[in-house]
Amino acid sequence: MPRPLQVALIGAKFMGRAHSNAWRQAGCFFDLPRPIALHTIAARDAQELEAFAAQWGWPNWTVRWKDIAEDTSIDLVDIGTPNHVHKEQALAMLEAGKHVACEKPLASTLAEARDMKDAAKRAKGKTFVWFNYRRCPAVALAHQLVAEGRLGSIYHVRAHYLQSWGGPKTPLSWRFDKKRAGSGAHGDLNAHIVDMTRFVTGEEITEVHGAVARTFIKERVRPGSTAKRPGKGKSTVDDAVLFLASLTNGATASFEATRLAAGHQNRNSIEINGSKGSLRFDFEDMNVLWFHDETESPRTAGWRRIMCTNVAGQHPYAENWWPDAHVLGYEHGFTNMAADIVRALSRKKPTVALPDFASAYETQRVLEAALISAKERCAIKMREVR
Ligand code: SOE
Repeated sequence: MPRPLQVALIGAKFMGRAHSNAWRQAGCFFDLPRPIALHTIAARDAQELEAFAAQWGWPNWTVRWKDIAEDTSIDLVDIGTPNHVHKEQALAMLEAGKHVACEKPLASTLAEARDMKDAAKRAKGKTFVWFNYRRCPAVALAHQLVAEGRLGSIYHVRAHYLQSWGGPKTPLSWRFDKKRAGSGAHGDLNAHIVDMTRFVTGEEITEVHGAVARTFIKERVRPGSTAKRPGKGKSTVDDAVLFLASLTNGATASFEATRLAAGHQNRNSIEINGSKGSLRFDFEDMNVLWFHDETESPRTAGWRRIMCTNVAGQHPYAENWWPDAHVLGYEHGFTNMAADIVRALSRKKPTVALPDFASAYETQRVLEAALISAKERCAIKMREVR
C-alpha cells in the first residue's frame, strides 16, 4: 500500500468547505494511485476552527499556518484564503518543499503572481490552481470536442460570468477591498472565464482591444453595523468588468463579469462558434453541453442537448460517479480536481490538464491587460504585459 498523501488546508470559510469535501471524497469515488489523508487545517479563528476540524474530519488544527511549513510529514498544502495572502503562504510552502494547490485568482496583483510563478519554477514541489470549472464533465467534454476538431476553426468566444449577490445591501468584506482582493468581479469571475476560454479552445489571448470597469456601489455597510451604530466604508473594487480580445488563431472573444446581474446567480457561460459547429455551456445547467454540428444536413441540424454524465458515452469523470444522468453539482468539480492532483503527483495522467502557477500567471496577465485597458482607454497587446 503506497504511503498516503498527507494534505493540509489553510482557510475554513466557503472554499475551506469545498476543498475539505473534495479531499474527503476523492479517495472514495476514484481509484487513486495512493490514499489521501487529511492532516491539518489552519485558519484564524480558534473557536470556529475546532468545530470545523471536527465536522470535516481534520485530525489537527492550528491558528498558525506557518506550523504547516515546519511539519515535515505534510506533503501538499491547499491554500483557500483571500487573494492577498496567497503569495506569502505559497512561497513559504514551496520553500519548505511542499506541493501547493492554490485558490484562484493566483494572487491579488500581477507582481505577486509573477513571484509565485518564479518560485514554482525553482521549487521541488508541484503547483496547482483551483480553476474548478475545467472539471465539470460538460466543460471537459467541450475541451475534448474542440481538440478533436469537431468545431473546425474557431471564430468566436462569447463568455460571461453573471452573479447578483453584490447589490447595495451586501456588506463590506475582503472581496470589496482592493488591498485584499486585488479587484472585484474581475479577478473573482473573469479569472474563471479567461481560464475556461484558454482551456476549451487551446488558444491564448494576444490582445485586449478595449475594456470597461465600473464600480456602481461605492459605499457599503460595515458588517455588524446597526441602526443605532451605523457604519459605512468604501468599496475599492469593480462591480463589473467587460472586455474584448483576440486569440492566437485570430478568433474574437468577449468577456463580461458582474455581481449586479439581477436574476442571474451563478451564470458562468461560454459559447464558441467555429467553421464546423458551435458549443454552449451554462453552469446553472452544469450537466449539459449544447452542441450544434454545422456539417449535418440543414434539414435536421440544430442544437443538440448532451447530458454529460453518460458512462457509455465515456464522458469525462462520469464512470466515477452515478449511473447515467444522475447528475453532478458544484462540489464534484473540486473532488474531480483533488483526484486529478493525486494522479498527477503519482505521474499518472489527469483526466484533463491541470493548471499550475505558470498557467494561472498567464490568466492573471490577461486580467491585468484588461484593467490597464479600462484605465488608459486603449488596446493592450499581451506581449506588453509582463
Ligand atoms: C463568489 O463570487 C464565488 O464564490 C467565486 O469566488 C468562486 O470562484 C465562483 O466559483 C463562485 O462565486
